Amino acid sequence: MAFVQPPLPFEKDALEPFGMKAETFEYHYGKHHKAYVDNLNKLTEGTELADKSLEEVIKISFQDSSKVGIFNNAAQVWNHTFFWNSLKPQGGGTPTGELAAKIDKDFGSFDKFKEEFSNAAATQFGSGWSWLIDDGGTLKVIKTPNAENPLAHGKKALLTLDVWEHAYYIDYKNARPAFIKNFLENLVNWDFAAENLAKA
Ligand code: MN3
Repeated sequence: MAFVQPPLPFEKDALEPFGMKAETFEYHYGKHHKAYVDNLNKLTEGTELADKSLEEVIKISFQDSSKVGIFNNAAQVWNHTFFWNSLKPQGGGTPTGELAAKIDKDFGSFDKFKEEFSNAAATQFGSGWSWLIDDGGTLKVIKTPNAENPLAHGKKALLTLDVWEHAYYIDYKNARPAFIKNFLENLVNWDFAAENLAKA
């Protein structure tokens, strides 16, 4: 059974009023994300990994240095799907309920969380990702290089921002900090983060 690219959770132009053009999704979803799915299918076709879940493929290939190409593509398939769900039209604002309480407890305040998240996203050298994770009951911000993700390390991701240059070049050219600021102010899907926190 081949791995499939899930549909975007919004129309390609739905984020235009909130700082991300339809053209970004034509490339980032339509070409980059699709290529990771196509490559993963080519690399796993006819192997025992073809019948595993995407999550299992990520965990197995991360532990096996002979499968680095499979890991990179599998993790990038998962990371991008997770990223699209971390965005929503008219997102941003502040979290509520248990998530808000845990952010206050573990970071000191929502502003401190935003500062840590922005800093991780801005200082990831080269390509990678910034994450809010639940690390055994404590919320943390981490950054990962290239395709690496919390799942590979057995951690639960709540939210992510893609900071590969292809993620922001169409909308922000080289200005990664402006892309990060816009994500936090206008795009973050706090409902998705709260759903992930509530999962076992
Ligand atoms: Mn990307």
